[in-house]
Amino acid sequence: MRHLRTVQPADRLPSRLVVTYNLRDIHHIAGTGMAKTETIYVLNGPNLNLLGTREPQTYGHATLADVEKLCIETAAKYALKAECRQSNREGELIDFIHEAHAKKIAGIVFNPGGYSHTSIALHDALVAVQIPTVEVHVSNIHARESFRHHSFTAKAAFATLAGFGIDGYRLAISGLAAKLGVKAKS
Ligand code: DHK
Repeated sequence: MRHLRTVQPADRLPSRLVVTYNLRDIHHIAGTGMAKTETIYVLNGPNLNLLGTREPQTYGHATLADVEKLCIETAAKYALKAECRQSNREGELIDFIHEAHAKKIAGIVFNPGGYSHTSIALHDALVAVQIPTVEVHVSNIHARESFRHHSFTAKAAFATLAGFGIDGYRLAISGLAAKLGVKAKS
């Protein structure tokens, strides 16, 4: 005969229950409306300061200021704050990535420009900080010269967008928000 035993509630419950929530969930559950605004970085590399005048047949007529305005407005729709930086220097872009880590930045939208195709150092910086990153190219690099077909930095990004013009930045922020579990404000 099998030995039967009455199971008391205490037997069914673990003696110590550990539940882990992240801060954003707690704010949502509590409905406090006090969720801290997360910041993302929008980083643009060499020559992107010339957007608007540089090869408009390839890069369009929008300026870097237009890109940054679009990013700030798109991020705001997700209650994210976009901080935009541009540099023509590889080392300074690496410093921005390190700074993003130090400041606990939630995500990065990155157009490394020509450094995409050459920079193992930028790739390594992205891998080192492990911040969710979307790589953006204004032009469709795969339909251009073969030296643009490979991106070192893209290997460290969770997604890449190329060929949408400056709308790629808007799409990248939407994708990044989804990755971060942030919904558009209603
Ligand atoms: C921008 C650059 O500056 C080029 O060097 C890349 C990229 C493409 C873009 O399409 O945004 O090859």
